[in-house]
Amino acid sequence: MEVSAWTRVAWVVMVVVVVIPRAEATPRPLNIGGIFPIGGSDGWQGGQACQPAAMLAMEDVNQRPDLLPGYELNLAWNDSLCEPGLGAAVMYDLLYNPPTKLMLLGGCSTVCTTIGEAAKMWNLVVLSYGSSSPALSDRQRFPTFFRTHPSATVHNPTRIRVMQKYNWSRVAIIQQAEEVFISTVEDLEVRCKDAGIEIVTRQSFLTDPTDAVRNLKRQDARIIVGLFYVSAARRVLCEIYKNKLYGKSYVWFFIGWYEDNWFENHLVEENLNCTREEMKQAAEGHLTTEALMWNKDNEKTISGMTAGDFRLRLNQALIDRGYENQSTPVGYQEAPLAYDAIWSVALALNKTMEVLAAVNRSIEEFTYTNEEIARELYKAMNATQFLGVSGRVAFSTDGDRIAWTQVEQMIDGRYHKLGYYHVQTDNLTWFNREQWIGSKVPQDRTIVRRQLRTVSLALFISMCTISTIGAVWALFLLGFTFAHRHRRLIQLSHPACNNITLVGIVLCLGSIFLLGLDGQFVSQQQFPTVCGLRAWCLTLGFTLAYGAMFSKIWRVHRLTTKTKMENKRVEPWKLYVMVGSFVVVDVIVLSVWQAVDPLQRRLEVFPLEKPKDAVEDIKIKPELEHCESKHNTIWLGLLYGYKGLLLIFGLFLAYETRSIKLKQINDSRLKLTKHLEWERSGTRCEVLRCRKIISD
Ligand code: ABU
Repeated sequence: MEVSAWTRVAWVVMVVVVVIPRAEATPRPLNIGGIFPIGGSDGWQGGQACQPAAMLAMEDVNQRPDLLPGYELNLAWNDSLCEPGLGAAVMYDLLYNPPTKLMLLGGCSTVCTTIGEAAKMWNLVVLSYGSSSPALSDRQRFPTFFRTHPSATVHNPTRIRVMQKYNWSRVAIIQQAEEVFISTVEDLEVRCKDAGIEIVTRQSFLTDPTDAVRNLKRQDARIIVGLFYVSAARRVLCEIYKNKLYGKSYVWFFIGWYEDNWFENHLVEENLNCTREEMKQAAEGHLTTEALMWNKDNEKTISGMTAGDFRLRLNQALIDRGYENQSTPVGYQEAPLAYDAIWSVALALNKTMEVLAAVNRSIEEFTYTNEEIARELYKAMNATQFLGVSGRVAFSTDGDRIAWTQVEQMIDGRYHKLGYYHVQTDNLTWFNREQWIGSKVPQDRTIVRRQLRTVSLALFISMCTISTIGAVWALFLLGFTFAHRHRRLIQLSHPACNNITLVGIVLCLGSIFLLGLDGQFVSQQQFPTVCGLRAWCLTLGFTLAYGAMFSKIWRVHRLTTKTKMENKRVEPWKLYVMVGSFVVVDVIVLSVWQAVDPLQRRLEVFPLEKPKDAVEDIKIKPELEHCESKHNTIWLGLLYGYKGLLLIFGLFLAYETRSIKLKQINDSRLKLTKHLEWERSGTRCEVLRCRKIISD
């Protein structure tokens, strides 16, 4: 009996001293689910580096005695290939297979859009380490979504700031047709508009960017923002090379989270028609913007590590997974976000446990229908703040991360930091390390130089000289006629009509001078006056010159066609009235024209031309000045119609009197020899009759 009593005591002691502490030391699992994009070829395969980083965080969190005491965080995960359908399948798999998951971790935007929208049905908080889509900031659509990855909209103020720095106010956009990029571009458009930056074109493509890139060239795009996943970026870059959209005249803004040598990887697997050298050439000089994902200060973070310590551990973890011979795997840049995401989950769970403990409840009571604990989890995540390896982790009301952005440029095939930008403080730290091909900041457009096409000076001078000679000759003839006005020969030529013709000719010759007066001699303001003068001068000049000749032909016709009985006498004043009435018609038409619809300066613009000797990136826009009214055709039709009729009638009279030779109107004759013949013979009856009439 005594032995058995001692035995019982020994058992009790053993249970109290050994078994009970052991049982307490075995932590109970807290399960979360993870979806990592690792395989696949489209989208973002950032799980390659983010999953090892998350596992490092799991180790660190579980080693912290003050975090989740009595519990161990478990991560059940699977690969989504960055495909939304597969991502949803992985999520259902995680949710419908025990144990119950308290939260979900998500990777790329396309997958997170699916799971983020569905997760609310299971009262699950989703935390993403690798989705940048601005669409995910919609709290109505994604009420339980958080992310350590900053929204892609953080790039936009940075892009605008850089554009403003270089005075680029005309940009183009090319994007892959994915919600992540569409929503980023929508935000960029609004910001560009606010900043007074014109978006010259927005091109979008699903898989093949050939046409989109060609269109950029057609639109003379120079500063181009490109938004796509990395494999699409390689296709675009190859098209950039083929279309020669690179070099000193172009600046491309790409997303900064691609791997460092993204432009020379997977060229063969992706069937790209460009060599590494060509891709490198096309990529040279492009800019990237990216949110800072690595804590840039070398301070100790929540895990006790600096970002540098984390890098060393991550590198080792990647080497252990066989990445040593390759360049950094996809998602290396985002790895701190995955590490900090696990810490955020742990801190939020820890806080929720404390809150629940205060009301004697446990986090283990969580089920997918338990809204109360879900609310506590949401609140705890919302309030989470700590210094992580990615920087200060805090979530905005939209569940977004607030971060600095950095700008880099590819110089000699490697990325160089140009500066940092913080949107809230509008703080741009710039290192002035940028390098431009040709040592000149590229222009945002082809400089178009307007060039007024003017009359060649030599032609103008020679035409004016000829006109002046003509005018001087006309004036000489006027003087001659006046000086010899008493001579019979002159009298018989009807000098008054000749003088009017000469005045008309002087006016017509003067209009040649006016027609040559263009933008090189007169200002835009004076040009309409010159237009008016041209019209008046030429119209009246023609009317006087032709009208006087017409009156003479009409007189000849009248003299030769009337019968004896009719009065053949044509009073000289009738000729003046005839010419005068032509002039009056002109004056009426010209005055109404000028008053109602005056001639104005109109510029005709010709297609752009390449200057022959230009070193600069310029094009010539030829312009030509015209005089035009609103209803130009009506006015010209009126004048041409009326003068045309006069010309036709004049032709008719001339034809009718073609063989008439009159002594009294001696210039009706064709040749002087003929005149002499008639003088000698004096036999023609018409001549005698006419002489009589004239002498009457
Ligand atoms: N930094 C990677 C973002 C990937 C994504 O938004 O899908």
